[in-house]
Amino acid sequence: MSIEALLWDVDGTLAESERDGHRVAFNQAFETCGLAWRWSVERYGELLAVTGGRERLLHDMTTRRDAPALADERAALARKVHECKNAFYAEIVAAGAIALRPGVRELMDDCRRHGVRMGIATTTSRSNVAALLRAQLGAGWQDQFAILVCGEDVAAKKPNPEVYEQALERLRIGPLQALAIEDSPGGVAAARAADVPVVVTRSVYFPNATIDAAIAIGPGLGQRAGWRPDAALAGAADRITLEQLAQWHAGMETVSHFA
Ligand code: XBP
Ligand code: MG
Repeated sequence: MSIEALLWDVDGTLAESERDGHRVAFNQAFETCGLAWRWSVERYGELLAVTGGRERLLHDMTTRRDAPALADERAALARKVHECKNAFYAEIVAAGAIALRPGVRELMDDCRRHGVRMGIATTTSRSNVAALLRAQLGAGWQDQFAILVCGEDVAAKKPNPEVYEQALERLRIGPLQALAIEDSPGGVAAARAADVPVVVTRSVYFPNATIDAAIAIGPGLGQRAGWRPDAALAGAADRITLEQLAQWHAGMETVSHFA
């Protein structure tokens, strides 16, 4: 069975948007909202275990004595800070500060050339996806994607499989006709729970995370070295091509477990 559609995760996969994007924007939002809270690079890495920016903030509040005591007040504050964070994030990415990761643009070009549809499968807010992709792909960015499933579209965020289930439904394909590209254990879990095969491009925050059941895993789409299984397709460029993904996809009955 061949690849009918490539499903892209956003944060960490398309771009390293967490450390220098969302985290920085959260800190700017804390300051704007008169909060003394700041998230270091390391603390933010721990907090990534909670998907969803608002949910992440609510979780962090449970560790702070100076967070509002009442649940309603916490929820209202989280909404306000999150909205403010997204506005700062939009400014950061509009300025071009967060680039697409190496090999992403080329793989998107491969898909277009070979008529493989692309979808976005993220539980990030739609406005953040739009801000990033408009800045990186231009005004017509939406035309490149057959479907877009974002945080607002699902009741439960990754690692819940809903985002992938919706993507398959809207593309009218089965899970084995799709291939997900992910960077985090939560994202991989979401795809696998929907039976979608996954290729993992490791990101700054998950360099060594244990990943279960990816069909391939490597340091980034912009290089052939360091991938398991080997990205050894003869004649391939020094990056992960659609042809390479198709080869892994075709051999995926040998799904591996990577520690
Ligand atoms: C990543 C996330 C998001 C971002 C922040 O999702 O968990 O919460 O950190 O974005 P993915 P929001 O890897 O699926 O793209 O503030 O919009 O939630
Ligand atoms: Mg991700």
